[in-house]
Amino acid sequence: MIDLYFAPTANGQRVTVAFEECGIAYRLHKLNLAGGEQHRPEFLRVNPAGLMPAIVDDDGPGGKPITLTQSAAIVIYAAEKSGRFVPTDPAVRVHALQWAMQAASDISGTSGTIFRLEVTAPEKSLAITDYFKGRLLTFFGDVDRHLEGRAWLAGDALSFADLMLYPNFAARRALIEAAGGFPNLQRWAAVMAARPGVQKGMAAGG
Ligand SMILES: N[C@@H](CCC(=O)N[C@@H](CS)C(=O)NCC(=O)O)C(=O)O
Repeated sequence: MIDLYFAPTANGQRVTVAFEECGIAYRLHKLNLAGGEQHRPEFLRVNPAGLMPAIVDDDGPGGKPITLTQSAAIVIYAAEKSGRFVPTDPAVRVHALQWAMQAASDISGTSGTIFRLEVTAPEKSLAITDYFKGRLLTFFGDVDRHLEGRAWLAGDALSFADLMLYPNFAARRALIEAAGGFPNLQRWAAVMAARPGVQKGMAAGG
């Protein structure tokens, strides 16, 4: 059984979406981030960085327990453990990695920066926040162009890259819709949103 330390942010939902889609059983330990539960000693023993998501799998590689952090690493771990959503063609697999890393770095990093500028930064600046919103829309625009004539981010089937990106799209749906356009991204997101595993993962902990 996997213990998952979780809060309902895009990074956390990536993992619940991946676990649900991969059919992996897990025990959810919900952390109240606003209440500072990520700084409690019992969680710091799991991830000294005090960041969720984090997992402890008592049946890791070689049957040994493993602790893992970073949502991207956990999603890929889930895909490899279940043998699902990992492209077999090496060229498709590296392209899945490419788009997974775009979600994990460019999109997640910028989206997280917007959250900090709007919520936790000591000073607010509309101009700086708008700058990062424009940057985030540029990254989503790159995905939109890539999805023209394609159903999935890599190859002709759903891969771990799609599981990575969807919660970021959902978190910034209002910004994307207000900007208008993004027809290919919106089509892809509608297909993702209709999947029972994605729905269950997005609702986890609610
Ligand atoms: N790159 C990491 C980011 C993890 C992260 O920043 N988690 C945030 C919530 S989305 C967190 O735990 N924040 C608690 C804090 O900053 O105290 C990942 O993808 O897992």
